[in-house]
Amino acid sequence: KDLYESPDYYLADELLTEEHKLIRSTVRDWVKKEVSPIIEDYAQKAEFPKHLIKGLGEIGAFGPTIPVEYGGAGLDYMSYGIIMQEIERGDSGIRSTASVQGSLVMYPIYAYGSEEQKHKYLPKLATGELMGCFGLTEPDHGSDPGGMTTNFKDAGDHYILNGAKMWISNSPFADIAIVWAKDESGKIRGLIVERGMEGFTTPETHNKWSLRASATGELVFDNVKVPKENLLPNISGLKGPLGCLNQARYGIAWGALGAAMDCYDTALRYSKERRQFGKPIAAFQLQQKKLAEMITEITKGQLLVWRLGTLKNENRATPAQISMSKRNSVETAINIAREARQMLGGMGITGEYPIMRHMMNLESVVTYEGTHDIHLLITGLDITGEEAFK
Ligand code: TGC
Ligand code: FAD
Repeated sequence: KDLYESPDYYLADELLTEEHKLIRSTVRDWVKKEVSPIIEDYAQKAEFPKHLIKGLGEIGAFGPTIPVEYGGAGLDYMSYGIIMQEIERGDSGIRSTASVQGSLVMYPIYAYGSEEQKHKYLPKLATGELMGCFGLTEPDHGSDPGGMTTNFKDAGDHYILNGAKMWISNSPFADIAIVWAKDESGKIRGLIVERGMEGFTTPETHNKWSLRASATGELVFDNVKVPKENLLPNISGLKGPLGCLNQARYGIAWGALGAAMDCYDTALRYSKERRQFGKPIAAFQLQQKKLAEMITEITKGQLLVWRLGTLKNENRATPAQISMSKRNSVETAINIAREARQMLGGMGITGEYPIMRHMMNLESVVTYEGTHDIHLLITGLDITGEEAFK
Protein backbone atom coordinates (compact mmCIF):
# COMPACT_ATOMS: atom_id res chain seq x y z
CA LYS A 1 0.00 0.00 0.00
CA ASP A 2 1.16 3.54 -0.82
CA LEU A 3 2.97 4.90 2.23
CA TYR A 4 1.36 8.28 1.70
CA GLU A 5 -2.37 7.49 1.63
CA SER A 6 -4.43 10.26 3.22
CA PRO A 7 -6.49 9.17 6.15
CA ASP A 8 -10.04 9.62 4.80
CA TYR A 9 -12.36 8.27 7.46
CA TYR A 10 -15.39 10.35 6.47
CA LEU A 11 -14.86 10.03 2.71
CA ALA A 12 -13.85 13.69 2.56
CA ASP A 13 -12.17 12.96 -0.78
CA GLU A 14 -15.65 13.07 -2.28
CA LEU A 15 -15.68 16.78 -1.43
CA LEU A 16 -12.67 17.38 -3.69
CA THR A 17 -12.62 17.75 -7.48
CA GLU A 18 -10.56 15.52 -9.79
CA GLU A 19 -8.18 18.49 -10.23
CA HIS A 20 -7.69 18.76 -6.46
CA LYS A 21 -6.88 15.04 -6.24
CA LEU A 22 -4.48 15.31 -9.17
CA ILE A 23 -2.69 18.24 -7.50
CA ARG A 24 -2.52 16.24 -4.27
CA SER A 25 -0.95 13.20 -5.87
CA THR A 26 1.51 15.32 -7.86
CA VAL A 27 2.71 17.13 -4.73
CA ARG A 28 2.67 13.92 -2.70
CA ASP A 29 4.83 12.15 -5.29
CA TRP A 30 7.24 15.07 -5.33
CA VAL A 31 7.49 15.14 -1.52
CA LYS A 32 8.00 11.38 -1.43
CA LYS A 33 10.77 11.54 -4.03
CA GLU A 34 12.52 14.79 -3.16
CA VAL A 35 11.82 15.64 0.50
CA SER A 36 11.33 12.45 2.51
CA PRO A 37 14.65 10.78 1.61
CA ILE A 38 16.80 13.79 2.54
CA ILE A 39 14.91 15.78 5.14
CA GLU A 40 16.08 13.98 8.27
CA ASP A 41 19.67 14.51 7.27
CA TYR A 42 19.18 18.24 6.63
CA ALA A 43 17.26 18.64 9.90
CA GLN A 44 20.06 16.90 11.80
CA LYS A 45 22.60 19.19 10.10
CA ALA A 46 20.34 22.22 10.75
CA GLU A 47 20.53 23.20 7.09
CA PHE A 48 17.86 24.33 4.64
CA PRO A 49 17.90 22.10 1.51
CA LYS A 50 18.24 24.94 -0.99
CA HIS A 51 18.22 22.58 -3.94
CA LEU A 52 14.47 22.00 -3.34
CA ILE A 53 13.60 25.58 -4.32
CA LYS A 54 13.42 24.88 -8.07
CA GLY A 55 11.14 21.88 -7.56
CA LEU A 56 8.87 23.82 -5.18
CA GLY A 57 8.45 26.40 -7.95
CA GLU A 58 7.73 23.68 -10.52
CA ILE A 59 4.97 22.04 -8.46
CA GLY A 60 3.28 25.44 -8.03
CA ALA A 61 3.98 25.77 -4.30
CA PHE A 62 5.00 29.43 -4.60
CA GLY A 63 1.88 31.60 -4.87
CA PRO A 64 -0.59 28.94 -6.02
CA THR A 65 -3.50 31.41 -5.98
CA ILE A 66 -1.63 34.26 -7.74
CA PRO A 67 -3.03 34.72 -11.28
CA VAL A 68 -1.16 33.14 -14.19
CA GLU A 69 -0.46 36.56 -15.78
CA TYR A 70 1.90 37.27 -12.87
CA GLY A 71 3.52 33.84 -12.99
CA GLY A 72 1.32 32.21 -10.31
CA ALA A 73 -0.58 28.96 -10.77
CA GLY A 74 -4.04 30.64 -10.69
CA LEU A 75 -5.45 27.86 -8.50
CA ASP A 76 -8.26 28.03 -5.96
CA TYR A 77 -7.81 28.06 -2.17
CA MET A 78 -8.67 24.39 -1.77
CA SER A 79 -5.71 23.57 -4.05
CA TYR A 80 -3.48 25.90 -2.06
CA GLY A 81 -4.48 24.11 1.17
CA ILE A 82 -3.89 20.68 -0.34
CA ILE A 83 -0.41 21.70 -1.54
CA MET A 84 0.50 22.92 1.96
CA GLN A 85 -0.88 19.72 3.54
CA GLU A 86 1.25 17.51 1.33
CA ILE A 87 4.42 19.57 1.77
CA GLU A 88 4.03 19.64 5.57
CA ARG A 89 3.50 15.88 5.55
CA GLY A 90 7.17 15.98 4.57
CA ASP A 91 8.35 18.76 6.89
CA SER A 92 6.93 21.95 8.45
CA GLY A 93 10.15 23.82 7.58
CA ILE A 94 9.74 23.20 3.86
CA ARG A 95 6.10 24.25 4.11
CA SER A 96 7.30 27.40 5.92
CA THR A 97 9.47 28.33 2.97
CA ALA A 98 6.50 27.92 0.65
CA SER A 99 4.12 29.80 3.00
CA VAL A 100 6.46 32.74 3.32
CA GLN A 101 7.19 32.96 -0.41
CA GLY A 102 3.55 32.66 -1.50
CA SER A 103 1.48 34.22 1.26
CA LEU A 104 3.85 36.69 2.83
CA VAL A 105 5.97 37.91 -0.09
CA MET A 106 4.03 37.33 -3.32
CA TYR A 107 0.62 38.10 -1.80
CA PRO A 108 1.50 41.60 -0.48
CA ILE A 109 3.16 42.51 -3.79
CA TYR A 110 0.09 41.20 -5.63
CA ALA A 111 -2.50 42.77 -3.29
CA TYR A 112 -0.77 46.04 -2.35
CA GLY A 113 1.90 46.58 -5.03
CA SER A 114 2.04 48.72 -8.19
CA GLU A 115 1.76 47.11 -11.65
CA GLU A 116 5.52 47.68 -12.11
CA GLN A 117 6.30 45.91 -8.81
CA LYS A 118 4.02 42.99 -9.73
CA HIS A 119 5.64 42.49 -13.13
CA LYS A 120 9.14 43.00 -11.77
CA TYR A 121 8.99 40.54 -8.87
CA LEU A 122 6.09 38.07 -9.07
CA PRO A 123 7.14 35.89 -12.05
CA LYS A 124 10.63 35.38 -10.60
CA LEU A 125 9.26 34.68 -7.12
CA ALA A 126 6.88 32.08 -8.59
CA THR A 127 9.76 30.03 -10.02
CA GLY A 128 12.06 30.54 -7.04
CA GLU A 129 14.58 32.47 -9.14
CA LEU A 130 14.07 35.15 -6.48
CA MET A 131 13.36 34.20 -2.87
CA GLY A 132 11.75 36.46 -0.31
CA CYS A 133 11.10 36.86 3.41
CA PHE A 134 8.62 38.79 5.56
CA GLY A 135 9.74 41.08 8.35
CA LEU A 136 7.05 41.90 10.88
CA THR A 137 8.26 40.57 14.26
CA GLU A 138 10.83 42.59 16.22
CA PRO A 139 12.88 41.72 19.30
CA ASP A 140 10.45 43.68 21.52
CA HIS A 141 7.25 43.24 19.49
CA GLY A 142 6.02 39.75 18.63
CA SER A 143 2.34 39.22 19.45
CA ASP A 144 1.94 43.00 19.48
CA PRO A 145 3.32 44.01 16.08
CA GLY A 146 1.55 47.37 16.20
CA GLY A 147 4.19 48.50 18.70
CA MET A 148 7.01 48.11 16.17
CA THR A 149 9.83 50.66 16.18
CA THR A 150 11.45 49.98 12.78
CA ASN A 151 10.97 53.24 10.89
CA PHE A 152 11.76 55.16 7.73
CA LYS A 153 12.18 58.81 6.87
CA ASP A 154 11.74 60.68 3.61
CA ALA A 155 15.15 61.76 2.27
CA GLY A 156 14.25 63.26 -1.12
CA ASP A 157 14.43 60.62 -3.84
CA HIS A 158 14.70 57.72 -1.35
CA TYR A 159 13.79 56.64 2.18
CA ILE A 160 16.20 55.95 5.06
CA LEU A 161 15.24 52.77 6.96
CA ASN A 162 16.38 51.93 10.51
CA GLY A 163 15.54 49.15 12.95
CA ALA A 164 15.62 45.37 13.27
CA LYS A 165 13.39 42.34 12.73
CA MET A 166 13.81 38.99 14.45
CA TRP A 167 12.74 35.37 13.83
CA ILE A 168 12.47 35.83 10.09
CA SER A 169 12.03 32.62 8.08
CA ASN A 170 14.24 32.49 4.94
CA SER A 171 16.06 35.73 5.86
CA PRO A 172 19.59 34.29 5.63
CA PHE A 173 19.24 33.54 1.91
CA ALA A 174 16.35 35.75 0.75
CA ASP A 175 16.96 38.09 -2.18
CA ILE A 176 14.20 40.48 -1.07
CA ALA A 177 12.41 41.25 2.18
CA ILE A 178 8.91 42.67 2.63
CA VAL A 179 9.55 44.93 5.61
CA TRP A 180 6.84 46.54 7.71
CA ALA A 181 7.97 49.85 9.20
CA LYS A 182 6.51 53.12 10.48
CA ASP A 183 6.70 56.32 8.45
CA GLU A 184 7.28 59.71 10.03
CA SER A 185 3.62 60.02 10.98
CA GLY A 186 3.71 56.60 12.69
CA LYS A 187 1.73 54.76 9.97
CA ILE A 188 2.79 51.18 9.19
CA ARG A 189 3.85 50.78 5.54
CA GLY A 190 5.42 47.95 3.52
CA LEU A 191 8.80 48.31 1.78
CA ILE A 192 10.59 45.94 -0.58
CA VAL A 193 14.18 45.81 0.67
CA GLU A 194 16.74 44.09 -1.56
CA ARG A 195 19.85 42.15 -0.57
CA GLY A 196 22.90 44.23 -1.36
CA MET A 197 21.43 47.54 -0.20
CA GLU A 198 24.08 49.21 1.94
CA GLY A 199 23.45 48.84 5.69
CA PHE A 200 21.12 45.82 5.27
CA THR A 201 22.29 42.57 6.90
CA THR A 202 20.58 39.22 7.66
CA PRO A 203 22.40 37.35 10.47
CA GLU A 204 21.28 33.73 10.88
CA THR A 205 19.72 32.45 14.13
CA HIS A 206 21.49 29.27 15.24
CA ASN A 207 20.86 26.53 17.82
CA LYS A 208 17.15 25.98 17.12
CA TRP A 209 15.66 22.66 18.24
CA SER A 210 12.69 23.24 15.94
CA LEU A 211 12.34 23.85 12.18
CA ARG A 212 15.95 22.84 11.84
CA ALA A 213 15.62 22.39 8.08
CA SER A 214 14.35 25.97 7.71
CA ALA A 215 16.70 28.96 7.83
CA THR A 216 15.70 31.65 10.34
CA GLY A 217 17.43 34.96 10.93
CA GLU A 218 17.27 38.66 11.64
CA LEU A 219 16.91 41.66 9.37
CA VAL A 220 19.05 44.59 10.47
CA PHE A 221 18.66 48.04 8.89
CA ASP A 222 21.32 50.62 9.55
CA ASN A 223 20.45 53.76 7.57
CA VAL A 224 19.44 51.67 4.54
CA LYS A 225 18.62 53.79 1.47
CA VAL A 226 15.44 52.36 -0.04
CA PRO A 227 14.31 53.76 -3.42
CA LYS A 228 10.86 55.35 -3.28
CA GLU A 229 9.54 52.97 -5.94
CA ASN A 230 10.05 50.13 -3.42
CA LEU A 231 7.20 51.32 -1.17
CA LEU A 232 4.02 49.22 -1.51
CA PRO A 233 1.68 52.02 -2.58
CA ASN A 234 -1.74 50.55 -1.89
CA ILE A 235 -1.81 49.81 1.85
CA SER A 236 -1.13 51.50 5.14
CA GLY A 237 -1.76 50.41 8.73
CA LEU A 238 -1.47 47.13 10.63
CA LYS A 239 -4.18 45.63 8.42
CA GLY A 240 -1.50 45.38 5.67
CA PRO A 241 0.67 42.72 7.33
CA LEU A 242 -2.34 41.14 9.08
CA GLY A 243 -4.03 40.70 5.69
CA CYS A 244 -1.00 38.65 4.56
CA LEU A 245 -1.18 36.58 7.76
CA ASN A 246 -4.75 35.58 6.87
CA GLN A 247 -3.32 33.91 3.76
CA ALA A 248 -0.45 32.18 5.55
CA ARG A 249 -2.53 31.08 8.56
CA TYR A 250 -5.04 29.53 6.15
CA GLY A 251 -2.23 27.48 4.57
CA ILE A 252 -0.97 26.40 8.00
CA ALA A 253 -4.47 25.20 8.96
CA TRP A 254 -4.17 22.67 6.13
CA GLY A 255 -0.43 22.13 6.49
CA ALA A 256 -0.36 21.13 10.15
CA LEU A 257 -2.88 18.39 9.40
CA GLY A 258 -0.34 16.99 6.93
CA ALA A 259 2.20 16.64 9.76
CA ALA A 260 -0.53 15.04 11.92
CA MET A 261 -1.34 12.54 9.15
CA ASP A 262 2.29 11.53 8.80
CA CYS A 263 2.57 10.92 12.55
CA TYR A 264 -0.69 8.94 12.59
CA ASP A 265 0.32 6.83 9.55
CA THR A 266 3.68 6.09 11.11
CA ALA A 267 2.24 5.12 14.52
CA LEU A 268 -0.52 2.96 12.99
CA ARG A 269 1.95 1.09 10.81
CA TYR A 270 4.43 0.63 13.67
CA SER A 271 1.76 -0.56 16.10
CA LYS A 272 0.74 -3.36 13.75
CA GLU A 273 4.32 -4.54 13.34
CA ARG A 274 5.77 -4.09 16.83
CA ARG A 275 5.03 -7.05 19.09
CA GLN A 276 5.19 -7.12 22.90
CA PHE A 277 3.77 -9.75 25.29
CA GLY A 278 3.20 -11.95 22.24
CA LYS A 279 0.89 -9.54 20.40
CA PRO A 280 1.12 -6.52 18.11
CA ILE A 281 0.91 -3.43 20.34
CA ALA A 282 -2.07 -2.38 18.12
CA ALA A 283 -4.04 -5.08 19.95
CA PHE A 284 -3.77 -3.30 23.31
CA GLN A 285 -6.64 -1.03 24.32
CA LEU A 286 -4.43 1.86 25.41
CA GLN A 287 -2.71 1.99 22.03
CA GLN A 288 -6.07 1.75 20.23
CA LYS A 289 -7.34 4.66 22.30
CA LYS A 290 -4.45 6.79 21.07
CA LEU A 291 -4.99 5.79 17.43
CA ALA A 292 -8.77 6.19 17.59
CA GLU A 293 -8.44 9.66 19.08
CA MET A 294 -5.86 10.62 16.46
CA ILE A 295 -8.08 9.67 13.52
CA THR A 296 -11.07 11.37 15.16
CA GLU A 297 -9.16 14.66 15.56
CA ILE A 298 -7.68 14.45 12.05
CA THR A 299 -11.16 13.86 10.60
CA LYS A 300 -12.63 16.84 12.50
CA GLY A 301 -9.75 19.01 11.33
CA GLN A 302 -10.16 17.87 7.70
CA LEU A 303 -13.82 18.84 7.68
CA LEU A 304 -13.04 22.20 9.28
CA VAL A 305 -10.36 23.13 6.72
CA TRP A 306 -12.51 21.89 3.84
CA ARG A 307 -15.33 24.22 4.95
CA LEU A 308 -12.83 27.04 5.51
CA GLY A 309 -11.48 26.46 1.98
CA THR A 310 -15.00 26.72 0.56
CA LEU A 311 -15.56 29.99 2.41
CA LYS A 312 -12.15 31.27 1.28
CA ASN A 313 -12.99 30.47 -2.35
CA GLU A 314 -16.19 32.48 -1.93
CA ASN A 315 -14.21 35.31 -0.28
CA ARG A 316 -16.33 34.84 2.87
CA ALA A 317 -13.76 33.40 5.35
CA THR A 318 -13.31 35.82 8.26
CA PRO A 319 -9.94 36.33 9.98
CA ALA A 320 -11.47 34.86 13.16
CA GLN A 321 -12.54 31.70 11.31
CA ILE A 322 -9.01 31.35 9.95
CA SER A 323 -7.60 31.79 13.49
CA MET A 324 -9.85 29.03 14.83
CA SER A 325 -8.74 26.61 12.16
CA LYS A 326 -5.02 27.43 12.42
CA ARG A 327 -5.20 26.94 16.18
CA ASN A 328 -7.22 23.75 15.97
CA SER A 329 -5.03 22.10 13.33
CA VAL A 330 -1.77 22.90 15.09
CA GLU A 331 -3.10 21.72 18.45
CA THR A 332 -4.36 18.53 16.80
CA ALA A 333 -0.99 17.96 15.15
CA ILE A 334 1.14 18.66 18.21
CA ASN A 335 -0.98 16.37 20.42
CA ILE A 336 -0.90 13.60 17.82
CA ALA A 337 2.86 13.96 17.42
CA ARG A 338 3.37 13.62 21.20
CA GLU A 339 1.12 10.53 21.45
CA ALA A 340 2.55 8.97 18.30
CA ARG A 341 6.08 9.41 19.59
CA GLN A 342 5.19 7.49 22.73
CA MET A 343 3.67 4.69 20.67
CA LEU A 344 7.06 4.09 19.07
CA GLY A 345 8.74 3.71 22.45
CA GLY A 346 12.50 4.27 22.26
CA MET A 347 12.42 4.19 18.45
CA GLY A 348 10.23 7.29 18.60
CA ILE A 349 13.12 9.51 19.66
CA THR A 350 15.34 8.56 16.72
CA GLY A 351 15.61 10.01 13.24
CA GLU A 352 14.68 6.61 11.81
CA TYR A 353 11.07 7.82 12.03
CA PRO A 354 9.74 11.32 11.29
CA ILE A 355 7.69 11.83 14.45
CA MET A 356 10.18 13.55 16.75
CA ARG A 357 11.12 15.96 13.93
CA HIS A 358 7.43 16.81 13.34
CA MET A 359 6.91 17.19 17.08
CA MET A 360 9.76 19.65 17.45
CA ASN A 361 8.80 21.53 14.28
CA LEU A 362 5.26 21.97 15.55
CA GLU A 363 6.58 23.86 18.60
CA SER A 364 7.38 26.69 16.15
CA VAL A 365 4.16 26.30 14.20
CA VAL A 366 2.14 26.67 17.43
CA THR A 367 4.00 29.95 18.09
CA TYR A 368 4.46 31.63 14.72
CA GLU A 369 1.74 33.30 12.68
CA GLY A 370 0.06 34.16 15.99
CA THR A 371 0.51 32.03 19.09
CA HIS A 372 -1.98 29.45 20.30
CA ASP A 373 -3.13 31.90 23.00
CA ILE A 374 -3.44 34.87 20.63
CA HIS A 375 -5.70 32.86 18.30
CA LEU A 376 -7.85 31.88 21.27
CA LEU A 377 -8.15 35.55 22.20
CA ILE A 378 -9.13 36.39 18.60
CA THR A 379 -11.99 33.86 18.93
CA GLY A 380 -12.82 35.28 22.36
CA LEU A 381 -13.06 38.80 20.95
CA ASP A 382 -15.15 37.60 18.01
CA ILE A 383 -17.77 35.86 20.14
CA THR A 384 -17.96 38.30 23.05
CA GLY A 385 -17.09 41.64 21.47
CA GLU A 386 -14.68 42.14 24.38
CA GLU A 387 -10.99 42.68 23.59
CA ALA A 388 -8.80 40.79 26.09
CA PHE A 389 -5.36 41.49 24.54
CA LYS A 390 -4.58 44.76 26.23
P1 TGC B 1 -6.18 45.64 15.92
O1 TGC B 1 -6.43 47.00 16.48
O2 TGC B 1 -7.10 44.52 16.26
O3 TGC B 1 -6.14 45.74 14.32
C1 TGC B 1 -5.40 46.74 13.65
C2 TGC B 1 -6.00 46.86 12.24
O4 TGC B 1 -5.84 45.62 11.54
C3 TGC B 1 -7.14 45.08 11.20
N1 TGC B 1 -7.05 43.62 11.39
C4 TGC B 1 -6.94 42.78 10.35
N2 TGC B 1 -6.95 43.00 9.04
C5 TGC B 1 -6.80 41.94 8.24
N3 TGC B 1 -6.66 40.69 8.72
C6 TGC B 1 -6.64 40.43 10.04
N4 TGC B 1 -6.46 39.19 10.50
C7 TGC B 1 -6.79 41.50 10.93
N5 TGC B 1 -6.80 41.63 12.30
C8 TGC B 1 -6.96 42.93 12.55
C9 TGC B 1 -8.10 45.73 12.14
O5 TGC B 1 -9.40 45.76 11.60
C10 TGC B 1 -7.49 47.12 12.25
O6 TGC B 1 -7.79 47.81 11.05
P2 TGC B 1 -8.05 49.41 11.05
O7 TGC B 1 -8.47 49.74 9.66
O8 TGC B 1 -9.10 49.64 12.10
O9 TGC B 1 -6.73 50.02 11.44
O10 TGC B 1 -4.69 45.26 16.25
P3 TGC B 1 -4.00 44.96 17.64
O11 TGC B 1 -2.81 45.84 17.74
O12 TGC B 1 -5.03 45.02 18.75
O13 TGC B 1 -3.47 43.45 17.47
C11 TGC B 1 -4.37 42.42 17.27
C12 TGC B 1 -3.67 41.04 17.21
C13 TGC B 1 -3.03 40.71 18.52
C14 TGC B 1 -4.76 40.03 16.92
C15 TGC B 1 -2.69 40.95 16.07
O14 TGC B 1 -1.80 41.95 16.06
C16 TGC B 1 -2.03 39.60 15.92
O15 TGC B 1 -2.53 38.80 15.15
N6 TGC B 1 -0.85 39.30 16.60
C17 TGC B 1 -0.07 38.10 16.29
C18 TGC B 1 1.14 38.52 15.48
C19 TGC B 1 1.50 37.52 14.43
O16 TGC B 1 0.72 36.67 14.02
N7 TGC B 1 2.70 37.63 13.92
C20 TGC B 1 3.13 36.78 12.86
C21 TGC B 1 4.43 37.24 12.25
S1 TGC B 1 4.78 36.52 10.68
C22 TGC B 1 5.17 34.93 11.02
O17 TGC B 1 5.09 34.44 12.10
C23 TGC B 1 5.61 34.12 9.86
S2 TGC B 1 6.07 32.51 10.21
C24 TGC B 1 5.88 31.92 8.65
C25 TGC B 1 6.41 30.61 8.40
O18 TGC B 1 7.62 30.37 8.57
O19 TGC B 1 5.58 29.77 7.93
P1 FAD C 1 5.54 37.02 22.70
O1 FAD C 1 4.63 37.91 21.94
O2 FAD C 1 6.55 37.67 23.61
O3 FAD C 1 4.66 36.01 23.55
C1 FAD C 1 5.17 35.25 24.64
C2 FAD C 1 3.99 34.53 25.30
O4 FAD C 1 3.07 35.50 25.81
C3 FAD C 1 3.20 33.67 24.30
O5 FAD C 1 2.79 32.49 24.94
C4 FAD C 1 1.99 34.53 23.98
O6 FAD C 1 0.85 33.76 23.61
C5 FAD C 1 1.77 35.25 25.30
N1 FAD C 1 1.07 36.53 25.12
C6 FAD C 1 1.49 37.62 24.41
N2 FAD C 1 0.56 38.59 24.45
C7 FAD C 1 -0.47 38.10 25.19
C8 FAD C 1 -1.73 38.62 25.58
N3 FAD C 1 -2.15 39.84 25.18
N4 FAD C 1 -2.54 37.83 26.33
C9 FAD C 1 -2.14 36.58 26.71
N5 FAD C 1 -0.96 36.04 26.38
C10 FAD C 1 -0.14 36.79 25.62
N6 FAD C 1 7.91 36.56 12.31
C11 FAD C 1 7.94 37.26 11.14
O7 FAD C 1 7.62 38.45 11.09
N7 FAD C 1 8.35 36.66 9.98
C12 FAD C 1 8.73 35.37 9.94
O8 FAD C 1 9.08 34.85 8.87
C13 FAD C 1 8.72 34.61 11.15
N8 FAD C 1 9.19 33.32 11.17
C14 FAD C 1 9.32 32.67 12.36
C15 FAD C 1 9.98 31.44 12.41
C16 FAD C 1 10.18 30.79 13.62
C17 FAD C 1 10.92 29.49 13.66
C18 FAD C 1 9.66 31.36 14.82
C19 FAD C 1 9.83 30.68 16.13
C20 FAD C 1 9.02 32.59 14.77
C21 FAD C 1 8.85 33.26 13.56
N9 FAD C 1 8.28 34.54 13.50
C22 FAD C 1 8.29 35.26 12.33
C23 FAD C 1 7.91 35.23 14.74
C24 FAD C 1 6.59 34.78 15.33
O9 FAD C 1 5.51 35.26 14.61
C25 FAD C 1 6.56 35.24 16.79
O10 FAD C 1 7.47 34.44 17.50
C26 FAD C 1 5.18 35.17 17.39
O11 FAD C 1 4.29 36.08 16.78
C27 FAD C 1 5.19 35.39 18.92
O12 FAD C 1 5.95 36.50 19.25
P2 FAD C 1 7.09 36.39 20.40
O13 FAD C 1 7.95 35.24 20.06
O14 FAD C 1 7.71 37.74 20.53
O15 FAD C 1 6.30 36.02 21.70
